[in-house]
Amino acid sequence: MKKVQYFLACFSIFTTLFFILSLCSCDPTDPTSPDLTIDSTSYSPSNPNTTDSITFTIHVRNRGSESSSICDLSFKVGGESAPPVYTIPALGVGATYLVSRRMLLPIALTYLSIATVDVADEVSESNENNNIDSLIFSVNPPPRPDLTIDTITKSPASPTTADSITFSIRVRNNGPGISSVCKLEFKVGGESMPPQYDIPAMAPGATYTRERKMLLPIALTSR
Ligand SMILES: [Ca+2]
Ligand SMILES: [Ca+2]
Repeated sequence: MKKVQYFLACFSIFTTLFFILSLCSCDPTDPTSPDLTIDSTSYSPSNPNTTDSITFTIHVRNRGSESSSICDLSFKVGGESAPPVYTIPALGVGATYLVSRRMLLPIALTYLSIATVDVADEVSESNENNNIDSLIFSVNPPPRPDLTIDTITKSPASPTTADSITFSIRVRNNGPGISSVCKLEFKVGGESMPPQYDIPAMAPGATYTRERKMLLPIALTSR
């Protein structure tokens, strides 16, 4: 009889231990699930301004141990109330997928972008807490031109009232931005309607020289 009681006691201890061990080995996060993550969010150009078309690239990866099914990724920039949604295809174990978005941000500001993969939680994952990536970046005002009159020269150097005098006016863009088409006025003496000349768009550092030929029949020192 004692043997039976001993056997029953051992059996009870064994089944209790087995039950406890079973509970311990039950992983609430299924290790055989997909795990969608965002490796990084990048943008180009690296120092965008308000006239640049900015390309954002979001790198999605399945870091889980099972393939993920099709799902959606949202990418919000700034205060967008309805950010665009992109389809992420089924991804095998370790597979990656790139999402690109091009946009112009015409207001110079510091922006926050937020990319969220499996935004509608359609995929059951081993880790649901690594699906968001945020990025802070600045958009600057565009670089401005700086037009200057570089030099004004005349030929001949010491003209008389009989000479046709050629004035050369050299314009330079000293700024970091491209200048648009504009006008140059060149007034000599008391002219009430001095001529104006077209100046083309100029790249940073570019120069443009305009000539004016004229006769000054009165001997004077002109200002
Ligand atoms: Ca995840
Ligand atoms: Ca999910």
